[in-house]
Amino acid sequence: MGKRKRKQFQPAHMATTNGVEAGGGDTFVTPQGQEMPAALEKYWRQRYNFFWRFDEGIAIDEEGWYSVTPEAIAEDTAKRIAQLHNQQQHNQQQLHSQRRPPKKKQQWVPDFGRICIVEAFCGVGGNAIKFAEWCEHVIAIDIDPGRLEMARHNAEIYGVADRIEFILGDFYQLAPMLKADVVFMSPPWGGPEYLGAEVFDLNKMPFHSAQEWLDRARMVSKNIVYFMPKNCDPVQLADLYPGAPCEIELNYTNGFLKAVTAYYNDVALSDEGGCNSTDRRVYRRPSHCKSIAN
Ligand code: MGP
Ligand code: SAH
Repeated sequence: MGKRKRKQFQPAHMATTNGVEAGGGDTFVTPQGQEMPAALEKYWRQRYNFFWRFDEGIAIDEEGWYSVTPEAIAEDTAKRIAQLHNQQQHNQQQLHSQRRPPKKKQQWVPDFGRICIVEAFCGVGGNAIKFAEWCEHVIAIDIDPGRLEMARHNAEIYGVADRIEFILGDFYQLAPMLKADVVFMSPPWGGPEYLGAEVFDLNKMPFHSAQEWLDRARMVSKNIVYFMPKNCDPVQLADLYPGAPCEIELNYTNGFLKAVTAYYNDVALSDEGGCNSTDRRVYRRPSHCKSIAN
């Protein structure tokens, strides 16, 4: 297959603001002369945490700025999910070797990849891009056409757009029609205001509760990964999937807690060998979900 030319995605507002319209309120001006809403300055300062290739023309709109998963966290999640394939292969090999001994010593070759993953809430592509780097096939869904197009554009910058199937639609409606090895979900939490509550109630998410989203995701796969607010109750999070092994990971960037990720079923049991972020701490529950370490 020949090399694909990068599609030029340049909506009028992007030329000066990288995807954000400054609007009428308080603004700040970046050193490059881009005017952005003042409320986004905090996120703009973290731009290289979100996309280390930011300067190559990454497009992010307002919701994208406050929702995108930091790249180091997205990469760890993707590597970890990709290991599910190794785990499945290893299980198969063990089964096989019980039936008949191998003729010669088999070499263990890590083969990250043969995983089909649904990224239910693709946003501007923070997670989808990393999944495409580590998994064979990514189905990236978003209900917002502009953001989905930004995700495609950003994936082109990272050279992985060919491995992502972008679908414009409502995950809630699409779920019954999909099958995959894993579903990843980072739904809207209701904007930056989610931090206003001491404990974020997972039943009070906009559009659908965390339980409703998870029940939909179970139609696609039993293996689910949930990216959730750092101030949610981990027990409530684990209890969304009764009977499933669950592991909850605290996600840090530069020493600051940013979010938590829950892994259910086979992904909860996978190795940690591929994850190397120094700022990641894992709390694992050995038996089926009940309580979480402090
Ligand atoms: P944040 O609100 O920027 O918290 O969210 P931070 O930086 O810890 O704020 P501080 O004031 O405590 O310093 C942290 C991260 O959560 C963001 O970078 C996003 O990755 C993610 N995130 C935030 N929101 C509001 C959402 C959301 O609505 N949906 C999703 N999927 N992720 C979000
Ligand atoms: N993980 C993404 C951020 C996701 S933000 C990243 O790293 O970039 C949440 C996204 O969910 C938003 O882009 C929003 O448009 C999308 N969304 C909201 N409701 C949806 C629905 N019903 N189906 C699919 N996407 C939805």
